[in-house]
Amino acid sequence: MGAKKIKFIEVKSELGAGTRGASLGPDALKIVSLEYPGYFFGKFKRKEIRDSSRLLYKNPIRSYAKRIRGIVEIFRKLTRTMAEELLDDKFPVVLSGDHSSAGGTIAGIRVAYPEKRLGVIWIDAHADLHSPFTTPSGNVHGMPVAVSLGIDNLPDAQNRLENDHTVEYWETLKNMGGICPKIQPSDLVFIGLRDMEKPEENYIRDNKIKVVTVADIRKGKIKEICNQVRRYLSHCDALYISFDVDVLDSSIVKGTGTPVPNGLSLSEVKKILENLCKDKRLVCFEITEINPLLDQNNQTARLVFPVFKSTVMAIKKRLENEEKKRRKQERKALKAARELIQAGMHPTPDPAETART
Ligand SMILES: [Mn+2]
Repeated sequence: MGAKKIKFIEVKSELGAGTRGASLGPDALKIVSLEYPGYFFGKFKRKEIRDSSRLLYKNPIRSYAKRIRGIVEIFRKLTRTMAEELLDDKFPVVLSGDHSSAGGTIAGIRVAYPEKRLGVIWIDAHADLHSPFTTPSGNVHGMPVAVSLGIDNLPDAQNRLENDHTVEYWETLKNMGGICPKIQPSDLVFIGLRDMEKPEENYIRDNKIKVVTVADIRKGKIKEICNQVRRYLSHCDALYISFDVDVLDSSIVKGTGTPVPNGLSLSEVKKILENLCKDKRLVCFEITEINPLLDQNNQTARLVFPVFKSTVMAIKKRLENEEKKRRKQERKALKAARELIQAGMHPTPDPAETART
């Protein structure tokens, strides 16, 4: 067995977004990488999840979960791919167009590790806790956290759903991979959250979900805050970090679907990610919601790429160190066994040996 290897999973879908262009986000990042020496993207294997973008050219008939039928397809492909890659000892780094697909990513992790409790660190200006019953926009990229929690938030329902199969597709998303709910409210931490609607606010308050605000980050030391987040999730055996670039201040990220002022700086996000990525329980990292069509001269990808690269390199280094440690332990055990044999003592009976006699 070799070291666990990073593999890029590109999800070029924007079916869940309200503005067009986010499916070009992964490529925007890849093109920027060429401005640096070293051919960063050439170092890693990749796999692409094909978009159901033909649906973009049709009228989104379901107004409270637009293009949800196509999103079901993406969830299915992503759930399967994520589970296969994780079980093949890969570390998936997901580059996605819009954030809705994160629900499929989480489904895949849970399918790969059904016995594990998954902690989710959602680094985003938004809570993405809407359901078709509460959404003001009908865009599914505001729903992946609710999907993973398996909730409808019916006490705060505002929309009267028509008899158009929205509920059936929504239930399919929630039950993707045959596990629902996939996470508990106590397994979730929001970082940089600052723009939400009443139903989301109420849910966070009533379920005591942990929120680390921009002000919290500025009050203390980032290292301590990250350690606190990790401790808060100490009951989880696996972690997933999803980084929506709109957590950054709107003056930095013009090329994203829903920019929000008073956000984090690039160096703050870089420190947070590098710190959290040291956690051995981390099994997957995602970057999402870069939209070069809303941008000038690919500026957002250009600013975010160094942060993305340093995070991936931090993960790579951690995986390599773990492998070194494992090999060292293996060598040590082998040496000890040899010494015992030389001393005429068999450490453990060899089953093949026993079978022969
Ligand atoms: Mn988001």
